[in-house]
Amino acid sequence: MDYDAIQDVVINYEITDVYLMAAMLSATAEKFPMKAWNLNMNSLFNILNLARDGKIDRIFWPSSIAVFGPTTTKENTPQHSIMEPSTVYGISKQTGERWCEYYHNKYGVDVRSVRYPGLISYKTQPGGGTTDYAVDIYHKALKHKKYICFLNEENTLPMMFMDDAIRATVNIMLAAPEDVKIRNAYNLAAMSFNPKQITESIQKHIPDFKIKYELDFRQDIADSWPQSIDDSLARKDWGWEPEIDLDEMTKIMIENLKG
Ligand code: VAH
Repeated sequence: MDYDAIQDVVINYEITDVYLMAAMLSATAEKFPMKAWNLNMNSLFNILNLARDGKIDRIFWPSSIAVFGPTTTKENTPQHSIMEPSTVYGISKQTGERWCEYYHNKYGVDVRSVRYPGLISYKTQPGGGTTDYAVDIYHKALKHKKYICFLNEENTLPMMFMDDAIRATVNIMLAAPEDVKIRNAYNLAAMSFNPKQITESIQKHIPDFKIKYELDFRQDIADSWPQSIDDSLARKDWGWEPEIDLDEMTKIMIENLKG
């Protein structure tokens, strides 16, 4: 991540707002801890420093519910909670949140962030995350009518369809600066489900779809995360409102993946 090269691009293309989406996700980050730390942190420092030096007006940087750890309240996790993440990815996101708030308070940098839940889209393949089972399951259901899941059937996690995530991202970036009262990262939520529930949703379209369970290291990661999130401050401060539930997401995913 070369600061000067990024500065050249920002200046040459007169870029004012940066959405910094680059990161190594939870499962892959456990395999390459130092690579993940360097990517997730240096990319953020480059952009924060460009904004500090007046080269960028506004930054969106995504945090994650991965900032919460095994000692956090699992249900309806409050905005201000105990945060003892046990993954490289979660530690990098928790640290990133603190630096975003520091750069805002010390240098007036207009950086805005939300704690994304697991995001699901039909436009991208799974990308090294623990919640990726909820993307891969649709591909496998359509291709093979069966899926081997690496999380247990009762493992409930906060999730969101990509269209809702994009809308939340645009909403927080369009909000008046004075309405963005939380400058580390807002809790954000849409739905929570487990592999059993998404299987039942898929079976409404593919009745003979079958799931088997073969747990792996990602179960420990998922066990450290909350099951549901209290996003009342995002709703209050900048009008967040999710629109897509599990069955609607399944309908969209199957319609767009079946070709
Ligand atoms: C991951 N999709 O699984 C990401 C996400 C809450 C999890 O941040 O690593």
